[in-house]
Amino acid sequence: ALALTGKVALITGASSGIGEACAWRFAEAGCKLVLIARREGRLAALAESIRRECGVAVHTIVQDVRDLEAVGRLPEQLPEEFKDVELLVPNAGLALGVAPIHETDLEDATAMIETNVTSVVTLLRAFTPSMVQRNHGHIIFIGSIAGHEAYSGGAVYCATKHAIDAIATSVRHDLVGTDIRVTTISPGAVKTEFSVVRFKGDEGKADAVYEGIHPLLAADIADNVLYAATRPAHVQVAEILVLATYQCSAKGLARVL
Ligand code: NDP
Ligand code: 8X3
Repeated sequence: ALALTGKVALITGASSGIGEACAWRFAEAGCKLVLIARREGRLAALAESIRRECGVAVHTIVQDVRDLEAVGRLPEQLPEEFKDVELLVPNAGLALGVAPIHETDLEDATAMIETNVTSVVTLLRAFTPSMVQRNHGHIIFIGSIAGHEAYSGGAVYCATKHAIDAIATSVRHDLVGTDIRVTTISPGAVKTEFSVVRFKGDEGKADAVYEGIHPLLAADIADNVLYAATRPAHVQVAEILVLATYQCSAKGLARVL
């Protein structure tokens, strides 16, 4: 397996869920971390725990990824020891609501598109030039089962995850012939803050999403991310689609036993 010691991993949406779990896995593998999210307290506490437990350098950036200008300036603002980003994980993302199209809140729609797609493109535009120049790097997208299936109430969220699938494929075409690898990890139901955010704080509705499913945990997804990152240099894991055992579609249990 490829050693990650000393490599820089940049993760957006690191204050919770899958991003936070990836931060731990990369730190345990000896990576230096650049962690980005909006919630300053959460990021600072995570960085402190990781430094203490794993002894790696962690740089935090409190940033809304919807601020595209700021995202574009990220590379030049990184301290010298974090500049050579090897592992790029554009993970920050969200779903808002499950309204059908005739009731969709357009602010929610815009927030999903800007967070899940526009900011990802901006992040790629910012960090791929140095990867191409160094002929090195690994982009690990967080897709979704919703990037392969669409469901009622998910027109916009599913569209954003289908967009990630398309972006990853195009970027793999763009970068073929370089040593840069492009991976998408596409999870099914993972119990994170995702559904609490989707249902705007309604914990009852959020919990109902995972009833009877025994959902994946963020750490399960981080395991897949780490697996892809540690394959030998000639191995490019294009995609891993990973569901909970009791799940067979984006809507969870299609058949209730
Ligand atoms: P969480 O809600 O637990 O985590 C989302 C993370 O994204 C948080 O750290 C949040 O930090 C950050 N984030 C959201 N909006 C912004 C923003 N505008 N600027 C900066 N950071 C932002 O959910 P997950 O961990 O589950 O989600 C992570 C990714 O996984 C998403 O892309 C999601 O689509 C994908 N996914 C999730 C699945 C699931 O079932 N949970 C399944 C398939 C894919 P903060 O609020 O501090 O900014
Ligand atoms: C999140 C998984 O099925 O709720 O990407 O859309 S799903």
